Amino acid sequence: MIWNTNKECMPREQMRDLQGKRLQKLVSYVYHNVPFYRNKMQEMDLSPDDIRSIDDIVKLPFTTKQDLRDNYPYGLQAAPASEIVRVHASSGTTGNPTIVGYTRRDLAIWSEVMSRCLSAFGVTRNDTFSVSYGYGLFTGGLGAHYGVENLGATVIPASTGNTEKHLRLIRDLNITGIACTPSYALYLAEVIERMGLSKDDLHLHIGAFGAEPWTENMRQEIQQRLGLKGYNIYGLSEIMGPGVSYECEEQHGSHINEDHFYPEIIDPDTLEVLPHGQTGELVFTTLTKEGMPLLRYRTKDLCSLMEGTCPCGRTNIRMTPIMGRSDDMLIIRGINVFPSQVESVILEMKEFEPQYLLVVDRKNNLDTLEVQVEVRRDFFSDDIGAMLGLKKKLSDKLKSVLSINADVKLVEPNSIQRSEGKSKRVIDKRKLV
Ligand code: DLL
Repeated sequence: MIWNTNKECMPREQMRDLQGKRLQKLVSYVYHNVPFYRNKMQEMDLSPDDIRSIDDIVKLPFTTKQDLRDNYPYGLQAAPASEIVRVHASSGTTGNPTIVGYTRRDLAIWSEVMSRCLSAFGVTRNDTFSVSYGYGLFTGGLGAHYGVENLGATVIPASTGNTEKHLRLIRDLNITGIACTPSYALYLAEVIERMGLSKDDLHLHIGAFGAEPWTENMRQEIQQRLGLKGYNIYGLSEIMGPGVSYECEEQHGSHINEDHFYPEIIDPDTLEVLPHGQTGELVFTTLTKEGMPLLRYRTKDLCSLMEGTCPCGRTNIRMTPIMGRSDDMLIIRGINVFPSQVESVILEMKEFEPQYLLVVDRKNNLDTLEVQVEVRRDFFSDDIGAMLGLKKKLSDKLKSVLSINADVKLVEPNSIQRSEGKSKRVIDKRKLV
C-alpha cells in the first residue's frame, strides 16, 4: 500500500518545485540560525537570495562528519534548546559522538516517513511488529517504534538481546513482522534451529532490514530461513535515522523520501555532482528539518541514483543498495576490496554459513587478506583432502572476483562472533599499529 500517494507519487516537475521552495526556506533558516553555515556561505560570497530553485543546491557548501565533531555537541543545532524534545547520538569509532536534536515537528516527519516505508513493505494495522533494533541513543529502535505506532500496527518493543525469550514472544504473540539488522535476522534463524523450532512455528512474513550493508544473496538466505519477505530500509542518524529510503514490493532499489531528504551523488575526490546511474558518494540535504538541518551532508555511503519510474507507481527517486562506505573500502595491494564482494561469493556457495570475517594485515611490507569463513556442519569433516578442496574452491572464486589472492581459513560452525546490532566483518590490523 502507498501511505502518502500525494508525496510518493508526485509528478517530477512538481516535486522539483516543492524541493526548490523548501531549499530556499532552509537556506535562509540555517543562514540566520547556524553561525557555522553563515560563515561558510559568507566565505563563498553566497547569500540566501542566491538560492532560487533546487538546481542552485550545487552552490551550497558541503557538510562532513568532521564538521559535526568539530562543533560538538550542539554547534550545528538551528532550533533553540526549548524546541528540542529528543536527542539521539551516533557513536563513531573515534572522536566525539554526533549529537542530533529533534523538534516535535521533526519527530512527526520521522514517523510519517517511517510509515511510508512500513506500508511499502506491506505492513497494515493488523500486523504485530517486533522492533529489534537497539533502543537508546541509536535511532533504529525508537525510529521504527514510532513509525509502527503511527501506522496503527501493534508494536512490540523487543530491542536486542535475550533472543530465546524474544523468539517465544514471536511465536506466542503471533508476531508478523520484524525490524532488525540483517545479521541479527540470521542469528535469529540460528537460534530458532537450536531451540528445535521451525520457521513454520512462527508467523513472520515481513522483515524491515537495514542499518548495515547486505547483499542480495544474504536476502535470499534470510528469506528462506525465516520464511518471510525481507525489505531494505536505509537511513542515518545525522539526517534522521531509519526511513530515509525504503524498498517497495518491486525490491529494485530503495525509494528516497525526497520531499524531505534531497539526494545527490558526488565524486568523493573532485566533489563534482555525478549524473544518475554513476556510482559515487551519497549526499543528503534535509529539506524540512528544524532541530539540526544539514546542507549537503556527505554520508560516505557509496551507491547510485536510478533513473526512471517504478512499476509500483511511486515517482520518488530510487537509490541502489549501498555497496559499502568509502571508509569501509579496503585497499589491499592497491586494489579496492569491499566486504560485500566477499559476502556475495560466500553466500553463493552452499558449503558455507553466511558468517565471515576479513582480517587484513601487512607482512614484510605486503598487505595480506585472510578470509575466515564458517563451514556448514554437513560439509565440515576431518577429511583433509576434502577441506583443502573446499578451501581451493573458495580461494579461486575470490580471486576471480577480487583480483587478489586471499588466504582462506575455514573455521567450525558457530565460531565467529554473532551480532545483535551492526556486525563487524573486518579487522584491519594495519590501522592498529
Ligand atoms: O543505522 C539508522 C538505521 C537504523 C537505518 C535502522 C536503518 C535501520 P547510523 O547508526 O547513523 O544510523 O548509521 C548510518 O549505516 O551511513 C550506512 O553506512 C549504514 N546503513 C544504514 N542503513 C543501511 C542499509 C542507522 N539499508 C549508516 N544498507 C549509514 C546499507 C546502511 N547500509
